[in-house]
Amino acid sequence: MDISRDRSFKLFESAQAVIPGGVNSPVRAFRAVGGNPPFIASGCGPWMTDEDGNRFLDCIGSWGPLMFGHAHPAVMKAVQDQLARGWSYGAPTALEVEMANAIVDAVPSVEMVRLVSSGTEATMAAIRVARGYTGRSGIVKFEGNYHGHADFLLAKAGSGVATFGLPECAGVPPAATADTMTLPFNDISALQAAFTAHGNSIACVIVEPVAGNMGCVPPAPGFLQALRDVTNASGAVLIFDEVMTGFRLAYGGAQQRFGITPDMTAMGKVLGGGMPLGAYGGRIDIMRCVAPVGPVYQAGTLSGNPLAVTAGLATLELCRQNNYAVYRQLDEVGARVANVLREAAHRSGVPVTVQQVGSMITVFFTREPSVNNYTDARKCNTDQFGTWHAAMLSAGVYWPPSQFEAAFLSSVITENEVDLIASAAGKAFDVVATAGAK
Ligand code: KE4
Repeated sequence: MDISRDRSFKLFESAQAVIPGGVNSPVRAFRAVGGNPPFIASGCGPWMTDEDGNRFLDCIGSWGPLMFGHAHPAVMKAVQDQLARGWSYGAPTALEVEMANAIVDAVPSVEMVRLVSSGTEATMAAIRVARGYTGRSGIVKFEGNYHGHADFLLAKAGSGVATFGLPECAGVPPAATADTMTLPFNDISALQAAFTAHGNSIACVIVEPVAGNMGCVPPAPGFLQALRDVTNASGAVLIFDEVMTGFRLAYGGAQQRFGITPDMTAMGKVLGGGMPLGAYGGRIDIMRCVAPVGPVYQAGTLSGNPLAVTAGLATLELCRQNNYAVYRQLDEVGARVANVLREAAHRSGVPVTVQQVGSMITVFFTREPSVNNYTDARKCNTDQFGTWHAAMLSAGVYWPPSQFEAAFLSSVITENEVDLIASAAGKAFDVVATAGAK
């Protein structure tokens, strides 16, 4: 597709004069893949149209929330009806009680829940509550996992494996990450060593039960159970960060899909159906630490916002329809897309490893047979990924602009759209093969 991008280019130019990098979240700037990002004017179903009139098949879905595609009629009507009643009160509403009960009914670990406005707030608050509940300070997280941008989570591994962390970016003082230990994902022995050395000081472990922020990396057999065992033995709180996986991999999230129940869960994305909504919840004895009942403070002007909650409730209703049929559909379409991508790469002679869990997919440009942690992921050829991404975009498929992200398929991606992905991928892998031949 020979696409004109003039308006997007001019908008990007002017955006960069007044917004850092021209974007309100770094990954959108396309710096990991090169080129300029399309500026989106509208979305409908599986499609997005940019300011130059180019139409793309959306394989990001707003980075996960839009599991039912853009402008779904049922969500739109619910939001329009609520709009007429006003959209923010700063006071309790029946909607929030309905949403809290829906979450408690859906998510195995959640007996009590607090609504917030983003995934970052959800994980930040869950960790503060875990620290307040245990009276401990230590946090364990994993390389390649991203949990939002709270200071104490922007940590990288210290000098040794079982040592506390160092700031991962400027502006985070060493003290903020001094209690954060970063371990290799899927490494049970490193986990056990860390708890042997520091078990009594660890307040919580936070994990993406299926990693998406290094690309799609499933838990190794026994890894989630090992997390559950060491936290049970030490009294640390096990937090599943299901901002990405929650309500996507199953109605009860990855914890339902993999049969491991954490003590707390952070949620977002699908929960709000594309509106700003997050939540954290868990065992009632832990959640009773939260103000105004308990001593751990957390608050938010727009927490439980009626418009966001309305969009979320309409989305959860769609999740439950026809006995949760969407999850079987997304598993099938996810497997189908993964296969057409493998077949296209093989035909072009480009070595890739495609990893998929439900509707989360990543094409890793590596000869490794599998990607099990961040060290594996960093071996990928990011130049090849960038070439492939640009060619996919030119062929009308909007894929996440980073090797270290997961694509998110939606319920409105059907056989015709899968065929488009197959065709675009074939052309894109040929471009990579040709470039590699030079
Ligand atoms: P938000 O604060 O962006 O709503 O959520 C942070 C967050 C927490 N936990 C997990 C597992 C997440 O994936 C995220 C955010 N995900 C990224 C995509 N990798 C959002 C996209 C972006 O940062 O622009």
